[in-house]
Amino acid sequence: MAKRKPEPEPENPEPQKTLNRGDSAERDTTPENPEESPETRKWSLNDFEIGKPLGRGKFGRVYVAREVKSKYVVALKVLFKKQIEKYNIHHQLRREMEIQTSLRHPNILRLYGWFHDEERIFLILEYAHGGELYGLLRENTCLTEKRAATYILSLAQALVYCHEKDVIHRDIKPENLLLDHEGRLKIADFGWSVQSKNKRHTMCGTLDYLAPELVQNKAHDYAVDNWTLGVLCYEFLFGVPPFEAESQKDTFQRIVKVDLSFPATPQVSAEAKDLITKLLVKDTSKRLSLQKIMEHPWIIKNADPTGICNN
Ligand code: N15
Repeated sequence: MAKRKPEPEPENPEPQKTLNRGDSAERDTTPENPEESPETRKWSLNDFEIGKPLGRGKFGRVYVAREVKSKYVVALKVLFKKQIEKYNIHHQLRREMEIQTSLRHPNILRLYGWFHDEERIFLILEYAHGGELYGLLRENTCLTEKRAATYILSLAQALVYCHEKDVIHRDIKPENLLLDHEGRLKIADFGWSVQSKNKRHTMCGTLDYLAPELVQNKAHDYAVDNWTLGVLCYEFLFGVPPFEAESQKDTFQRIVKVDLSFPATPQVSAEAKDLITKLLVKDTSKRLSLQKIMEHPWIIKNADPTGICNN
């Protein structure tokens, strides 16, 4: 596209009557679109101006794009039907798209809708102007305790919402976290389909964020997400994940043993270490609940309840 609008205006929060349609099973029937009618024109590629690529992966690519009429900026993900057929993931994709379109939470990246042509499936996704959280966390840089606590609170709130809807095991590793134009954290479920072009993805299939019951292939439940919050909190504050090791095998062993230690530098408060210690617990029934995370003294003291923290 010729001129890319630098960011979606805050006053232009969402093109309600346009981007909620799409060739999706779910039609938006929320009161804000009373005039939405079944014969409304469906989306097609002609409705969008395509801009620069944002990421690429096994199944396709993601581009920044702009809906022509509303000028609304989105991320357009292109999946190739051949690939979807080859891996026989059509049903899984459909199911995930339906779940994703139904999720409405400020810290979960929206899937507005989708459409397709002969060869491709297009997903209309929320554009996160701030890009990847990993842009902030490059090589051993750490976040301030305020920012780390704000993100952990945002994630806990998003997970409460998901768990209430019976959606578990959202893949909340750091490469799935984006920032919007205000600095709010967004979980973007990249799943198996597209990865961004970030270098960290070369170490794909990392065990670092997985709970002991997951790496050991045992039965698991909502508590796996709480473990991951402990891993992320550690990485936000110390710059490296807690069980990092030379080989997969060593990481596996460190996770299973819960071989946890805190470096002397950077200096991190005792309350933060207390929260991490209470999340990285092998016994899932003793792991801190989401509610208790949100009430933890370190969160209360440091987190910005608006979810916006830029220092
Ligand atoms: C399985 C499917 C139904 C789930 C739907 N969800 C996804 O497909 C997840 N997904 C999100 N895949 C790719 C993206 C994605 C969305 C990737 C990048 C962005 C995105 N929105 N905004 C970006 C984005 N903004 C950037 C700004 C600067 C630099 C890079 C950026 N990437």
